[in-house]
Amino acid sequence: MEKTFLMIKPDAVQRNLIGEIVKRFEQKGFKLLAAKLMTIPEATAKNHYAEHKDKPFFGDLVSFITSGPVFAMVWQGENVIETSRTMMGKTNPQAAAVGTIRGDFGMVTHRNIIHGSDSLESAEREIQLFFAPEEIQNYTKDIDNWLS
Ligand code: RTP
Ligand code: MG
Repeated sequence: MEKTFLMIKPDAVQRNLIGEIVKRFEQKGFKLLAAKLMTIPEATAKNHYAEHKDKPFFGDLVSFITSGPVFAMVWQGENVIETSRTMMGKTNPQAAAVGTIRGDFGMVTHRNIIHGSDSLESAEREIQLFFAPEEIQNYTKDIDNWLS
């Protein structure tokens, strides 16, 4: 089953949005396989955003993403990579639809609340960059067995 890497960025951690954002992916039906609050080392941030290394905003992006704790996660589910990007909304929160995470909580592109992998290749690369294999859980859910 498909997996993706999602990361609640420092702005959203500071604004107490971790629970609200996790709730949306849980309620959609995706399964949480890994999560941790962490401050990203600068080298990891540069590696993570390597595709943007020649862009004018690269320095500010690395400074922002390393400026405080992020909440890094691995989620699993059918078509989770594309669907979670839809749930996040467009990169610029002012263009993101109301009802999406960025559309509901973001104001500006450089503080846009959440990151999500944009392809199968980036999901595999980013999961490996942020999590050791033993940090990723493999489990089934059977809710009826846990109600009483
Ligand atoms: P992300 O990688 O963080 O999930 O965001 P994304 O795919 O929607 O957007 P991407 O093009 O990959 O850009 C990565 C992050 O760089 C910042 N950015 N700033 N000042 C600018 O024009 C600009 N463009 C992008 C944003 O924080 C964006 O999320
Ligand atoms: Mg991106």
